[in-house]
Amino acid sequence: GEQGYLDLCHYILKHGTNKTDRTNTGTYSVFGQQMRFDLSDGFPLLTTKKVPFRLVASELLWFIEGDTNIRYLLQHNNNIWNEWAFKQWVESDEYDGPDMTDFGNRSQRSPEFDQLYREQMTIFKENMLRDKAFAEKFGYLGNIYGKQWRAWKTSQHETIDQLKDVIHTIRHNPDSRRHIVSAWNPEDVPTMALPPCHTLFQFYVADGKLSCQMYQRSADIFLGVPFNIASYALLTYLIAHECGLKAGEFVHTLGDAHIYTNHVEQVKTQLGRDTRPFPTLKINGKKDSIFDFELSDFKLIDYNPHPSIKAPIAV
Ligand code: THF
Repeated sequence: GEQGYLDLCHYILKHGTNKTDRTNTGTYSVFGQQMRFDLSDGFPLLTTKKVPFRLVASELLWFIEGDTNIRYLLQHNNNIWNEWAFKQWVESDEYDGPDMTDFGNRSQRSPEFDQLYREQMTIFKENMLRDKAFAEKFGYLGNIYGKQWRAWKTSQHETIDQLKDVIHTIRHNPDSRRHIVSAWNPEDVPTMALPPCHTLFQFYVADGKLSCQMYQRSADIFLGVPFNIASYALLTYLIAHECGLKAGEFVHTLGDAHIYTNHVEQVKTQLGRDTRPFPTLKINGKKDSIFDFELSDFKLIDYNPHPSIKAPIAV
């Protein structure tokens, strides 16, 4: 349960190596960890801080749609991928506003720059929503999750719908040991705005229950991981629902598991809080295909978390 997450936070603060990283933020990092969540024991949305389920669910629906453009997220008032599209825009030849180099770090150090950055981000979002051609060019993040899950390109100029295929094999050959979906496509990695953090997942059927294990190469413990846990739990519930199975376990395996140095105070605040029971997820029983769901088909019951804790995202 949630204690596994909190124990991992403790462990990283105590034993993590202070490592530099791509974003120049600095992290405390360990390699190779695992958490397990029993999905029959409620829906694993952390309670020691509020995790916005609406954003988790709309991001997952975006992946399931096969979409790789942030316009969909903006239309659903979800801003969690903005920085990566914004980065492509301000680094392009067409951008002629104030210099936004290293905006992630600079906006934390200088309130004046932060003001400028927010203005440019607002303009960017408005353009993205208003101008479809602009969005197609600068909202596209490369062949990230949605593309690889739903339309992996083959050498024969065809596509593979990994998600559809895995659901088919779960139904027809539940004991298979090949229920795998991979987002890590080495040919496409260099042109992705961000190479997939959750690289591969596998399903497992036993005793009428569907379990899922996901391998995450890089895990932002404070901001990303609470989302990732909830996202894969939701995916497992949805596929179980479609296949007439109960949800079993979510096993979360982590490669580089890190706490950014500018999240340490927030993590300590969170560790000082007591855990509460997980909420329950209700899925609209009138729908069965994973490809038909919308946000309003999911209801969280009895989610009573501690307040949210703000932290800057590393870009
Ligand atoms: N980049 C980094 N540095 N960490 C990540 O976890 C991450 N992701 C996705 C892509 N790049 C990443 C994006 N996922 C938030 C949560 C998940 C994200 C990005 C941002 C976030 O800021 N959450 C806030 C609420 C934000 C809001 O209300 O708009 C929070 O408090 O939880 C790994 O998949």
